[in-house]
Amino acid sequence: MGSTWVMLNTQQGARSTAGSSDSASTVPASPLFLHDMSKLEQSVVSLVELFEQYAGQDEHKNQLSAAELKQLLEKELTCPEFKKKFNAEEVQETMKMLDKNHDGVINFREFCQFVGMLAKGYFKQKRCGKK
Ligand SMILES: [Ca+2]
Repeated sequence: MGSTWVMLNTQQGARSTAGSSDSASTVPASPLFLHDMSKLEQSVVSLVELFEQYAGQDEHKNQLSAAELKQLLEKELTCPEFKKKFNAEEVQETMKMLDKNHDGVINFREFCQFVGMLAKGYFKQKRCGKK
């Protein structure tokens, strides 16, 4: 596990001292080896990558616009159990539900809460659904 983590932190001299003002915010293609990771680590990495993938479609790379959220809901929520709470057709409603700080976009923190809601819903259903 240790070696994988080293790979993730592409060794760019300890803490960019020379101010990274040059918008070189190109995400370094991290040589991730998901198969070397634990389930939890894989899940975390997947979530971050998923967020980056959808949030990165317009100029605001750290937040999901309504359009990006809609795409994410359409493509990533395919099972009826997951879709019933977050509907891509009612993206404005979903946006309202998730946009806790009311700035009109979904930041990573809000995205994590969204995933938490999905997880809780699934957990509840799994435990209470089938008996
Ligand atoms: Ca927000």
